Amino acid sequence: MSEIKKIKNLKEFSTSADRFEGANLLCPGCAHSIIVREILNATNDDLILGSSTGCLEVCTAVYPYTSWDNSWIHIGFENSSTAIAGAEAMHKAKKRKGTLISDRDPKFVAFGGDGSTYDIGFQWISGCFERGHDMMYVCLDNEVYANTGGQRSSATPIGSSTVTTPAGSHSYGEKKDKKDMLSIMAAHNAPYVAQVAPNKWKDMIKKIQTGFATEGPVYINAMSACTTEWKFDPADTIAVSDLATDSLVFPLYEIINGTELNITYRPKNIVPVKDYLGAQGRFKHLFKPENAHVLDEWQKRTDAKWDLLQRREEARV
Ligand SMILES: Cc1ncc(C[n+]2csc(CCOP(=O)(O)OP(=O)(O)O)c2C)c(N)n1
Ligand code: SF4
Ligand SMILES: [Mg+2]
Repeated sequence: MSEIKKIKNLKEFSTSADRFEGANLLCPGCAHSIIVREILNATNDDLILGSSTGCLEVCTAVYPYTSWDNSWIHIGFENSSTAIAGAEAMHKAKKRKGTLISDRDPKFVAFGGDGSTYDIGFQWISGCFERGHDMMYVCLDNEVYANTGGQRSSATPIGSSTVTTPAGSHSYGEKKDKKDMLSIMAAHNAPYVAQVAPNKWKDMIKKIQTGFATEGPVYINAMSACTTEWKFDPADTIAVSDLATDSLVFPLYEIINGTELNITYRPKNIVPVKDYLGAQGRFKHLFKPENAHVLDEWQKRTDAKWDLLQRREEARV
């Protein structure tokens, strides 16, 4: 059983670079690095980490340099999950045989973007969860294939203009709504799944520490604001993230053992969804009169999803 790390204050927590260096090539204001640091700084345990191909991997491991002060594996776009599951299985086998060189049990964490998680690596993640590996899988969900120039993924929300769903005179951008990955992962009977956002750092610490204390596969869906593809000023990452959580576009909740749903953040003042959309260039065409129906649809869907979450919390289903 790992010891729970005591976090004294935000400054110490957010600036400590013992595990993940500030020296990396991510865009200024990229939420990926904030989230990674929040996760790694939430524990004192030894860590075995992996990253799928994507912005995080490409920008933190430029040969011969690395930003990672832990064991770290990069394998393919689709399979950081399986690489980490393999490391976890090997650790267990060596422990059983008594051939480990240290008596400390590390934590095993795989990172992947939404393209890697929701789409191309999905079957590998599903397999790891079905087999019940003792690992945490973290999706850095920026709702787009950022590293390859901004193609839509199945996490891209309605109305978003991407290079493969461009808004113009004949289109308002992405037509479909994003996949509900948390429900899909909960349906694997995972002992713990949770949605987190970097602006709500105390909520993040609590969930990550719960995840590390849980035996079995843990899924974390982390909203990761992307200054380049969402098109906002790099100084506004946390402000945009606040709008996401306070408009309930990105609700914060957890699901334990597939059924026990807890909402972990209820904004005192819920802000209109259009305030969140209006802060980002990827949605700017939605404010043209001909696209007013998409703005209405956004608000309606967000209200309906929040209502459903509250009913699921009450019903424990
Ligand atoms: C099997 C395979 N398909 C496609 C690629 C090309 N590729 C590399 S990174 C990337 C986009 C990554 O998107 P995402 O997983 O959302 O991470 P982000 O860069 O947005 O953080 C793609 C398509 C690849 N490396 N391997
Ligand atoms: S493109 Fe987006 S996800 Fe990639 S490094 Fe820049 S801000 Fe981060
Ligand atoms: Mg992405």
